[in-house]
Amino acid sequence: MECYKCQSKTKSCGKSSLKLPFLSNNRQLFNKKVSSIPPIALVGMPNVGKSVLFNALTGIYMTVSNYPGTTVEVSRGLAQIGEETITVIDTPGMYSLMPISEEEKVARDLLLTEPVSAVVHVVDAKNLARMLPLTFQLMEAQLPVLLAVNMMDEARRYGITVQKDTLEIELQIPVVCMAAALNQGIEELRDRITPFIALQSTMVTV
Ligand SMILES: Nc1nc2c(ncn2[C@@H]2O[C@H](COP(=O)(O)OP(=O)(O)O)[C@@H](O)[C@H]2O)c(=O)[nH]1
Ligand SMILES: [Mg+2]
Repeated sequence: MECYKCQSKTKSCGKSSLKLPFLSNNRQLFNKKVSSIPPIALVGMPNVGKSVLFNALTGIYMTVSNYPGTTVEVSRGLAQIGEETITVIDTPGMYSLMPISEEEKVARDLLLTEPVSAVVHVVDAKNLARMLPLTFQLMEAQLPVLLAVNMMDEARRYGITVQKDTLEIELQIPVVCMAAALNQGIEELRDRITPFIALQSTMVTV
């Protein structure tokens, strides 16, 4: 087992006695057969609940690392989606695909350079109008987008209703309403991702 601070393979490196196996190579240590299906990326503005959703999907199967050449941290984890164990990426908050901050640039680069099987755009149900322009940008970039309308508990408290069916018809993408912090809607999201990914793979041109 490696020390999580210095990657020393020896029993004691003197830097730490703490061993956190899930921070090193989760593929081997948990003996999970990771699917060949490309990762699922969670994207959206800051503070919409991406990391809460990421934790709900991946649990302890996660690693944190700096995106190459930057100080921006990106978390990757393993989630059980149907029969498959798929990597999920918690991307830094972004307002648009035209980056201003380093975080946004990392999120944009990640989406446009790494293969992804699904992009879950997480939005705050209380601020849909402000957040949907990014959904359109992601769709225009030909990314495989699902919309996760989060914070439904707060929206309900404010008397805001979300017309999920209308959104699905208008956007022509899967829409899931959820309250990630209350663990509501997570299973529905998993259930919607499975056929969505299968459909994407049949649409790949050969
Ligand atoms: N009420 C409520 N709070 C939530 C929900 N999801 C996330 N939060 C809270 O929103 C804040 C931002 O969440 P976080 O996952 O860090 O957002 P991120 O910046 O998009 O990764 C935290 O205080 C969460 O506890 C939700 O569904 N309902
Ligand atoms: Mg976060």
